[in-house]
Amino acid sequence: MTEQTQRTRVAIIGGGPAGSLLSHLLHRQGVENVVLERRSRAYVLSRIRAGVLEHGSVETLVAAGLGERVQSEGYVHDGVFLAFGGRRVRVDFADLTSRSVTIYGQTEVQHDLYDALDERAGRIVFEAEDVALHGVDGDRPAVTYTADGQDHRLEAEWIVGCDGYHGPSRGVIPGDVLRTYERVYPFGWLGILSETPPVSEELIYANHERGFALCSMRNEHLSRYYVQCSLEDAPDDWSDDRFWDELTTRLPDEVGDQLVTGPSIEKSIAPLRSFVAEPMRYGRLLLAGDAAHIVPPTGAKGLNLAISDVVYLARALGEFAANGSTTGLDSYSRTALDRVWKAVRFSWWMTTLMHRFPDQDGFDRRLQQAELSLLESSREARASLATNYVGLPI
Ligand code: FAS
Ligand code: PHB
Repeated sequence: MTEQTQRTRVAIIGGGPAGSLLSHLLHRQGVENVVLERRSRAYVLSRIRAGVLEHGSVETLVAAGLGERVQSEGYVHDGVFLAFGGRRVRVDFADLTSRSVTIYGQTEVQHDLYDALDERAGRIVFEAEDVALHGVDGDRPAVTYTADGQDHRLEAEWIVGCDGYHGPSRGVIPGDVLRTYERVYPFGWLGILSETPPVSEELIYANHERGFALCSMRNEHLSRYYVQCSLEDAPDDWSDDRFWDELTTRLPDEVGDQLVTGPSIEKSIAPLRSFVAEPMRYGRLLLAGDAAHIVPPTGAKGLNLAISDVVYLARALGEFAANGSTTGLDSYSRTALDRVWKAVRFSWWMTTLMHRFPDQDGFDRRLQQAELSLLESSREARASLATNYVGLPI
């Protein structure tokens, strides 16, 4: 079978939020690019993931001409609640940071990105299989793949791995160059979607002796709830009744009494890990998003880090396309990792603060209670949480 060869300036592996946003931002700078996505469009759009957009992420989408729906359908939140000891403490973003977050599902972000890609007739290959990277340590890198039974070779100036944690890009970096840092948490999150009105107008992060719980939403008719669960659990181990009973138990009575329950329309368990791969560049290969880092969802940072990586990368690739300068590309890994590690720290801190660890002893428990009490009594402590939650500057 003959191999079809194409050329472009930037080959993007992965058509999730990182890859499709990068494609959009490059197109706006006149930088030609092609996206190779392993799954079908429908499959990518079916994934239920993040729900919170940082202030800077919304600004990025608006500036890129992708802000219409997020501004009209997203829910601006000026605070979150921490629940512990049978009570709630509000962290007031508006008062403490003059900024906010927007509740807008990652699925909707993905819809907006694909709609924009359609409008500009962007080049994305869905169901691209056997994606392999070649020559990333030279100046003529290429990606091979098969699609519709045809072998393809895509030659590019740069290859960007936006292929998530399990994609092939990171593995191309030699073992004596790649450094990885990891923390695996001894529990998971069981999440459900239900067509019920959210129990609270703002998110509630609950620390309870039986484990963590989170009350979130997608809109006023669609709630998103999570409870910490064992890694031994499977979604089928949790009937809806068991889920609602456990969630109610972990919430303060004043909240649990208001909870409207109903059948789950989606139920899944996500493991929690902190993971960072360094460097985020090797030769002509650049990594962005989950391909380079994973955070536990406690800090609502995963999607937002993918967006900030892509903002840095689009700027650097645009500079190279315009005048051949590699200044931005040479500093990309350092710039991105500086923000990544601050989000990794915050996500680790929120996870450690709010969850019940199996090996936790009395000392650990008292530390959690002291930290929560400090957040209740200290405006400065709440300001630190708020500053990180709404998003550090990009
Ligand atoms: P993604 O994983 O979204 O996209 C990578 C894309 O690459 C995928 O479409 C994949 O099909 C494609 N790909 C993989 N291998 C390929 C190959 N060989 N060839 C071509 N394409 C390939 N973040 C939050 O902030 N809050 C949350 O609540 C939250 N919940 C999550 C729940 C789950 C189950 C998961 C897995 C993640 C969650 N995240 C959450 C994090 C998530 O939102 C990611 O941070 C975000 O999707 C990152 O986007 P990408 O980097 O584009 O990676
Ligand atoms: C969600 O709505 O899915 C969500 C919100 C906040 C988080 C994690 C997930 O920290």
